[in-house]
Amino acid sequence: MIKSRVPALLGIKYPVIQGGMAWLATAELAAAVANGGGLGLIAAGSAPGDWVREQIRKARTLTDKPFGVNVMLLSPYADEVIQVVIEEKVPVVTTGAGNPGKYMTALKEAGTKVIPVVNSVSLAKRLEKTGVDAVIGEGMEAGGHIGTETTMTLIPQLADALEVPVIAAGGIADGRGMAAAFLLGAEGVQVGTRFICAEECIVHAAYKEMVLKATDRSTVVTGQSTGHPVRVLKNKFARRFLAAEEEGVSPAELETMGAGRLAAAFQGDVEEGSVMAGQAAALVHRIEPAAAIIAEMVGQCQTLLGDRFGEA
Ligand code: TUI
Repeated sequence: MIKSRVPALLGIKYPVIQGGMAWLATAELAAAVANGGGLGLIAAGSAPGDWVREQIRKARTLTDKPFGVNVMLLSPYADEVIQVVIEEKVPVVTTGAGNPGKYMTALKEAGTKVIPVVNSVSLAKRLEKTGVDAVIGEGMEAGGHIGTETTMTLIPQLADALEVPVIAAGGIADGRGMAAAFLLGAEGVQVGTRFICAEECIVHAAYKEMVLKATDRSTVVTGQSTGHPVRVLKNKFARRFLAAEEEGVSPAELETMGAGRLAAAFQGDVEEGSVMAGQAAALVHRIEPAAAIIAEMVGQCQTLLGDRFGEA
């Protein structure tokens, strides 16, 4: 029987966790996902603590369900964001782009559940020892900053190696992907790209349109040469960046080229911005409420898995 410990762990109805998408995942999306029965998240991205606090308070006016904050650990504001999460008694934190080890004691003392995103088995094993409550295993199908392993191979390895629940991420955008993740040993899924096209996602319409138009060959990985591989939708900026990498432009210069591009994309400059999205963009066909996305995914997954799906 495929059972999930995740709903009870997080106080949610369905084991569907929203991806922590910087700039895109605001209070509106977090609350909509929470109201749909999943775990909604406010993405702190590179924003300061005050902004995160405002968003938390706003989300609380939009839902009475639990929601979390995604902390991007490369952010210069990571320390103060963690402090805000503790002060505001946010029940769940997911982390990306780094090791949350140094915050574990403070977060656990505050009663916050900590769920790091990992892209390797060794990192997951190290983090399990620090007391994390679950891990999100993210394959390279995902959008944004990625590792090298695929969801198909990473998830069963994590499930074998860990005691804590494994949540699968990367390439999952419908009930078939969700069912597959459960069959690989996951107890939940993290969905990012499909939630870009949630009605409640406040990103510019041009960004959503680009996701809707994506096909199987629409994403590329920039930054392989700088050690910061980032999956984005192909556009003028991505082509120019890849050409510069090909020419051997220095990592420092490439970093300058990339600076601020996510903000540009968020504001609708989808040719000169960095339009982060996963390979699952090709599986996203319409703009609809977050709750409808969750209901459809869970329904399809239940049909496929039958009584192998449910509470632990
Ligand atoms: O974090 C993500 N995806 C992201 S973060 C982001 S903002 C950004 N933009 C440009 C360059 C860099 C960041 C956009 N997309 N996904 C989760 C994730 N975490 N993927 C990989 C990791 C990760 C990497 C290293 C987690 C831990 C880690 O630890 C290294 C160590 O051993 O400390």
